[in-house]
Amino acid sequence: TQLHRILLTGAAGGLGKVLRERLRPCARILRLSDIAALAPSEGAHEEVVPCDLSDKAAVHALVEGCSAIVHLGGVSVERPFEEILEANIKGVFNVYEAARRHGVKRVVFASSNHVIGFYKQTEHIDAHAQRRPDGYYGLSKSFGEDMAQFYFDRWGIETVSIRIGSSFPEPLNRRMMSTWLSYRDLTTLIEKSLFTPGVKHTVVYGMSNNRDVWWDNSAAAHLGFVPQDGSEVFRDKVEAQPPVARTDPNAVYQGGAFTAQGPFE
Ligand code: NAI
Ligand code: 15L
Repeated sequence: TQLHRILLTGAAGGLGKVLRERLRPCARILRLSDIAALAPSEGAHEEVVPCDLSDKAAVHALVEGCSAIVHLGGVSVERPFEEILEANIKGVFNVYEAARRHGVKRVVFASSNHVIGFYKQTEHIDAHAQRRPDGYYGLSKSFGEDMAQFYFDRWGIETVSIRIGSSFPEPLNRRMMSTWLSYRDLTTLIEKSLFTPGVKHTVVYGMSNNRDVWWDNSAAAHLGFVPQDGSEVFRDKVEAQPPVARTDPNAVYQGGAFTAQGPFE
């Protein structure tokens, strides 16, 4: 199956650039948007529409005519609250309100492990665990998940919130041996999130088939997501790095160093 037009926000970012190529088969047209510069359209299958997600009118124009939204845009690291407020909190509100107004029925929301970042690495949790955001960034993703639930309950717009672990070409440190999500598995998970019927609001952890994981995806079994990659092939390289103290946040908390950011004053 193929959708008519998918909106990809955050298309100039690290994951956006990857998905610009990999989501091509999912829609006749990919509408690519970001506040940062984007490579020009490569043909009729791509539309490039610059937009600041905090600009309500611009987001409404952006969403019009789209069949589904893959929402990656926003601040992707811990930052002062005011920055997060504009890009992530107002941004996700504008996206859902535009989806409602323009009849978009499916959103894939790039949530983050930082909504549960204050759990210890010794704890195992599923999608129903109480959220424990590890900063303003994690709070904004937690708000985004609540927004998704509300827009389903009130308006029937379905969302898969993917709590992405660490999606990079390879795991960069010991913590990411547990949190790593390959680009191939990310792509598969987004495809499942777009095309599985009846997802309501599903929360799923975005991780590959890593050896030592902290997250249980049984509550999202209906997505049928079976990761193909795993971090084990990088173990020797990662373990050649200098050891991390047992008390280092990167070794204690699921959210790693994000738990120790700030204050910003
Ligand atoms: P990124 O920072 O490379 O990309 C985010 C994009 O959003 C950037 O291109 C940026 O210009 C854009 N953006 C920021 N503020 C905006 C605004 N006001 N209006 C429009 N666009 C704006 O981040 P990355 O790694 O590509 O992540 C994509 C999404 O996935 C983000 O929402 C991030 O929070 C989430 N995520 C990523 C993880 C990862 O491991 N890469 C882990 C967990 C979540
Ligand atoms: C995130 O949410 C960030 O967007 C990404 O840059 C990584 O830091 C990732 O989490 C992580 O926890 O490794």
